[in-house]
Amino acid sequence: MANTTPRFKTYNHPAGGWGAAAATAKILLEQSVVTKGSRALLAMNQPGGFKCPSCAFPDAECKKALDFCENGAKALAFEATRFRVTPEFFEKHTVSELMEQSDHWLEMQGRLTEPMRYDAASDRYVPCDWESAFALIGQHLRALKSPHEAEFYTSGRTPNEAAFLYSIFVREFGTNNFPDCSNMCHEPTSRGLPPSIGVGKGTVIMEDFDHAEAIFVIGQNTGTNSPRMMSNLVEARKRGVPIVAVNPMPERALVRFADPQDMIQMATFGSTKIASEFVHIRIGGDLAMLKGIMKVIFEREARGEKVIDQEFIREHTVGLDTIRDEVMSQSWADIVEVSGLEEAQIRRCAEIYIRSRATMICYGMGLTQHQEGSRLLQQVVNLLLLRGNFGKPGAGISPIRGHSNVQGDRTVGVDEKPAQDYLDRVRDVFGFEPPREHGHHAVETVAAMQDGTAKVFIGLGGNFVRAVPDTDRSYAAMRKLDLTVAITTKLNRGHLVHGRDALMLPVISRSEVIRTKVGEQFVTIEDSMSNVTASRGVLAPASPHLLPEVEIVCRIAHAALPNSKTRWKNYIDDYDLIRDKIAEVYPEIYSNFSERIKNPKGLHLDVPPRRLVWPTPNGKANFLLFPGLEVNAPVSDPAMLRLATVRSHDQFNTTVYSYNDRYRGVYNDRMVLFMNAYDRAARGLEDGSRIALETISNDGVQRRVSGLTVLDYPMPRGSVAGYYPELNPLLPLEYYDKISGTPAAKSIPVRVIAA
Ligand SMILES: Nc1nc2c(c(=O)[nH]1)N[C@H]1C(S)=C(S)[C@@H](COP(=O)(O)OP(=O)(O)OC[C@H]3O[C@@H](n4cnc5c(=O)[nH]c(N)nc54)[C@H](O)[C@@H]3O)O[C@H]1N2
Ligand SMILES: Nc1nc2c(c(=O)[nH]1)N[C@H]1C(S)=C(S)[C@@H](COP(=O)(O)OP(=O)(O)OC[C@H]3O[C@@H](n4cnc5c(=O)[nH]c(N)nc54)[C@H](O)[C@@H]3O)O[C@H]1N2
Ligand SMILES: [Mo]
Repeated sequence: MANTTPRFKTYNHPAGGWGAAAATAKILLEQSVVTKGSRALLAMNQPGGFKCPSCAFPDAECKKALDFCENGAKALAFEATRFRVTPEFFEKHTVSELMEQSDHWLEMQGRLTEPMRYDAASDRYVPCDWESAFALIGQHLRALKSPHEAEFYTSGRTPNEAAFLYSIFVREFGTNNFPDCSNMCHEPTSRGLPPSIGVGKGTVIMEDFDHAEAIFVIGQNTGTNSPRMMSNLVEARKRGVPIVAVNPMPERALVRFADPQDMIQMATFGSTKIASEFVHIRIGGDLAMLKGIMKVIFEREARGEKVIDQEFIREHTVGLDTIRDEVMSQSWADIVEVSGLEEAQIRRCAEIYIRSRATMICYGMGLTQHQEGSRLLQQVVNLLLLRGNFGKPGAGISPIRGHSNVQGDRTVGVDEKPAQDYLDRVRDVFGFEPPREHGHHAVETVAAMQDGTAKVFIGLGGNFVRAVPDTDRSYAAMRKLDLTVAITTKLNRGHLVHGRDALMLPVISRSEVIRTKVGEQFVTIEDSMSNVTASRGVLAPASPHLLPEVEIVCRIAHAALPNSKTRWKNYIDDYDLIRDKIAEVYPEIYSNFSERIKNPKGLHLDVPPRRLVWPTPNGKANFLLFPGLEVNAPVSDPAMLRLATVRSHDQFNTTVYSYNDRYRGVYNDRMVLFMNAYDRAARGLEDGSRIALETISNDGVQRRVSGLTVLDYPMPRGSVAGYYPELNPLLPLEYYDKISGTPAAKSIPVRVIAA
């Protein structure tokens, strides 16, 4: 817990700059990885080196000698830390004692060094050799009445090779239960975009930033969560490209940014103004804004101006008339009310969009984590289609993905609703009949644990219980299991909330060397723009007892499927053999993979809409109808506030690096609630009042988080924000987008209870 009272200081400096440089140095010092760390930093995102373990934004084609960012450096420093969690550590602490510690404390303990097994008699984790660990997993899996009683989670740091084998193993085992971090993240992209444009991925590549004439950044905190993209935004601004930032929080880096890699800016304390238009949207107001912009376009077209790309529409799309009628039926009064914006500002945004011959729309969790996240994204596509913003340089849709390989994991088979033709290829290549029915996504997994149908949970990375909604319920559900397995680098809450049997299996991390019987191996990663590149660690593993993720997957498979015809043991040593199988299962995109990956620039996976080819059932890009202006079910309670749970500058998802959030001016505390001063005063509260929040729901369950401090912050009226994962107890498990299964973590209806 933070020991000092919260402090709030407005951060008046540009984001990035010396603040970022100083923060980087401090972190490297604290984790005692200065020499080791800087050597690793030099290899990060360089040809022959490893891929940054932080976000999924592509690296800038080695343009810079040191292509890293503050938060990439942090992710690396915490991975390459000199601190260790050894068997002696677990001798000192029972699991119940560890449960009392904060997420930050757990993270600070360092890297796990040996496989450990939970011992109920002493309530401790005790050492366990690898052989017995795999035997225990095999025993549990083989004892299940049905393969569907097991849940196989993946977190997006897992490289392609391990994820591919995992998806084959689990299907051979007999289930499609693949809960994935992506289910809580960009699943609306994966499920919402295919009916529109035929692919569930972004359509832009790095060079498009050089050709864009307007860039929209909606619901994404670039300076914190994909800082490398700031270089692209800075360069675009220097070319005079308008940038429209749409966000309920005036995120510092979207306002002003000093590029720590720009020597002149650093030397002169200069900075670049980023957003030419900062759109202070109400939480959940984006649909209304998008429709407002489309309405301006339709109005002007009706007046005879040529603002719609009619040729593109005729040749490539279906459905314009329906959406035109619906958009025109929305009144400006309603659009203004729901978005919280002035009509004049929406008109300015429309003007920027209309003037631009190539527009890119980038977005993050601010769009995906709503009850209708998938359909909301389809409206983003509608807007882009109106002016033909696909298939030309500088234009397209750009989901800014989260985990460094979250997109890759999905591409190579981690999917609870696999396509039938993919399953046919798996059958043909591996010679077993894979299960055809859909499996569980993350939310369904918690439900299955809760009702007792799930018995075994295996987590390939991540921190499942801390990432999912409804914390109390999820903890209880996890504790009902027979076996939980964490394949992991560092201690987290997910290891402490465990089943009757529990294992912690420590792995070689991204930055470390993988050496097998046949020599050093590399893995591959797919970034947010569908570039697949090799990643080769340079540091010595944190302990001699660690295993690579690939080997762990193979040995689990071998233990669970002793009669399998798949050559699990062969894949352990030679990752080219795995890549050859990936090529066989995905001949269109991965043909000749082992050869092509030798190119230091890697390979770009084909994204058909870039070529104006639409792999939809009708072969066209579809304007899809989503009537109304609300992306979340309206709540009638007048005291209701919409709560967005967001990341601070000093965390990576559930791992908390510090209690500070520099750009938002918060120090020493994460239990804060960002609120507009008028909303605060209307509730009779002071700046700094202690309050509790309670979820408004009609399922009869009380969800409450207390001990929060109200901070006056420029939020739109009715919108509040606080930190994930501390506020996850407020997010009901059932509160998710039905198309994608993604919890609506950005729009929880809550009310304030005075402490
Ligand atoms: N350093 C660091 N990097 C990361 C991560 C990390 O935790 N730390 N996480 C990684 C992962 S897995 C992911 S998915 C990404 C997440 O990166 P982001 O998508 O940036 O995630 P968040 O911080 O959750 O919030 C996004 C933004 O949405 C805004 N927002 C909230 N509600 C709304 C709304 O209704 N409309 C609009 N327009 N905006 C809204 C918030 O104010 C916030 O600025 O980052 C990845 N990179
Ligand atoms: N309320 C709310 N909930 C959210 C979100 C939100 O915005 N609000 N965001 C959602 C999103 S976008 C996501 S992606 C999920 C994140 O969910 P997860 O991906 O499950 O969570 P992480 O915190 O990224 O997982 C961190 C852990 O991964 C392990 N790890 C790190 N590196 C490696 C590695 O190289 N290999 C292996 N095997 N393990 C490793 C470490 O043990 C570390 O503690 O959370 C979701 N939950
Ligand atoms: Mo994510």
